[in-house]
Amino acid sequence: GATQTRPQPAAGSATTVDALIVGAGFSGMYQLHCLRDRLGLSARVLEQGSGVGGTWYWNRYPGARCDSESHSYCFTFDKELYEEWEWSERYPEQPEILRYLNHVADRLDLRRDIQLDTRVKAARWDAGANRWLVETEAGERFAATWLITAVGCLSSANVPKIPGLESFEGDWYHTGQWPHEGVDLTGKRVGQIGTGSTGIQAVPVIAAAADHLTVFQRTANYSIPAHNAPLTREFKDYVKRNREPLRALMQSTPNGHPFAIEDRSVHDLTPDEREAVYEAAWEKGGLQFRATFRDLLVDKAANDTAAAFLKRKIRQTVKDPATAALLANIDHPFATKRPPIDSHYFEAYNRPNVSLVDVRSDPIERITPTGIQLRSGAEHELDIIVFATGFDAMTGALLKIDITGRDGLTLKQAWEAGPKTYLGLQVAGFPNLFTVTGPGSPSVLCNMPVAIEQHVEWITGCIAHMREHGFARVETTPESADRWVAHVNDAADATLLPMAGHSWYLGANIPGKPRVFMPYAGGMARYRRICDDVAAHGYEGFEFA
Ligand code: FAD
Ligand code: N01
Repeated sequence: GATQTRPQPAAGSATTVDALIVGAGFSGMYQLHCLRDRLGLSARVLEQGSGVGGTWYWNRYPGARCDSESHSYCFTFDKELYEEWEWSERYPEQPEILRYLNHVADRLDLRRDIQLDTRVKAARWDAGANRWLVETEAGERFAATWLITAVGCLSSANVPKIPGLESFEGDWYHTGQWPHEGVDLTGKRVGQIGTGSTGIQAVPVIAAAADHLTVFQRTANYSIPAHNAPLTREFKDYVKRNREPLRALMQSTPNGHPFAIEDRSVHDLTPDEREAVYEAAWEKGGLQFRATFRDLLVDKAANDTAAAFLKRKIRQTVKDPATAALLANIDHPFATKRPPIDSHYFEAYNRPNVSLVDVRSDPIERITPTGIQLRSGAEHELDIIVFATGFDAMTGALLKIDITGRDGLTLKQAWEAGPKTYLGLQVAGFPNLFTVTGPGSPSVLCNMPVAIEQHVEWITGCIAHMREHGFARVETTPESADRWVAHVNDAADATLLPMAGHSWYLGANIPGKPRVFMPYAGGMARYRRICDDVAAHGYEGFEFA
């Protein structure tokens, strides 16, 4: 069959370790620390990049920074690690986050077990020997009892297949593969496709450097000002003194952020009172805007009030009425796509060197040697095209690895109709394979370091359990996965999230990708309780041998 003809890693000269981890971002590095330093396993991380950091190694586009607040966008499991690092800003830039992750690698002495420049190409379960056989792009082979993917939800860049790209005589870049030496935009006519979180961060910074910036917008987006600022000495000290309560707070909320969602309904307040709440949240800036009311993501009428407020802000900010109308013509409820936060995004459209092109009404037809041509025939001449077009999210990086489980079943086959996991952590038919932040986990709907610490600790606990009981193998069952997928769907359907029909949460940004709501929308705190219960009941839904 088809599975016989694919490259099959052979056992011959394999390097053998207890656990092999793929990816050296937050997830892979913490997983290495837990397995090696807490359980005493031999473990190796394979990372395709030439450095650690994952997302923050790759995403070096102008304006790249986090939108989780810095004191929450880091590991909290270790007191010293938390207290010794000082963030400079509320939302630090990519270089600072990358420095932090390099510091983590040094501090936990991780580098000696991380092999860089090593892309995992294929992995096959060898049932006879109860191990995974893994092959890298360069042909190196590894054998491991446990295989843990920490490949990232947003690590597989999506460059849309627009005809003519190969003929373009200028330069083009995807934001997630930005050149390390930077790109000189001086005097250049830049075209940017995409107005998601990435595009919205990039616009003001590119606009300030380029001769002209043309933004090609297909779907207008909400955005909340970040009001980024240096952290005061007082706040830094507060953070240092409060790791434990902050950690407890983050672990108690549905989204893993260090602030609670207000326990009030939009409908409890008069329109004037509501306006005052939104105005204050706007002034404060950041993702807390979403936490102003408990019903914004579950009640369309409630959501409409926030949406109306945010659209009005756009019209007030952007001076040209036609441009303002296009930017405010948003077709989905607020926060049903990940809500960007920005530093002067809408203001950038008031610059004389920035123009907006609506490619919803007049789509991109092709890329020519000199620019972008629309269906109407209109052509925009460009020296540089920036693809801020996102990622093949949640499943992209996993499916790029040729993974073959028990009885020749490939992951591609298992997920033909969309990803199926139990808890986002295991796939039926794939023994001893764990997927950190896998589809079906809360991950991307959460402040991710909080989700990542939980996943990694749970996997570590499961492996410890196996060793205590002398189990060689753990595998979830198809029934458990079916039940979990149904629960993931129910959790999404209990919210407005599926209303953004074109979101990457649904796989809708990638042509041909099955439309399945991938992340678990039931909340991180609830997910943690479910996982803890599963473990407490002898890992219900998993079978050991
Ligand atoms: P990643 O950081 O993506 O690391 C995965 C690694 O696996 C990559 O280095 C990749 O090269 C490697 N890899 C993949 N496939 C292979 C293979 N086959 N072989 C070898 N190596 C492989 N989240 C938040 O919570 N807050 C934020 O503010 C935030 N900001 C973000 C900003 C941007 C621009 C992006 C793109 C994402 C942001 N995220 C944010 C999400 C972010 O991805 C996570 O917070 C976090 O960094 C994920 O860590 P990870 O280790 O799970 O995955
Ligand atoms: O990607 P996206 P992203 N023609 O998929 C457009 C995290 N993140 O990189 O909506 C024209 O959100 C597409 O249009 P449409 C965060 O989780 C976090 O911005 O498909 N346009 C959309 O406008 C985020 O959600 C941070 O109609 C095309 C854009 O490209 C995730 O990463 C910062 C097109 C893609 O938006 C991904 O964000 C950055 C085409 N053919 C990222 N194809 C922070 O936390 C795509 N588009 C700060």
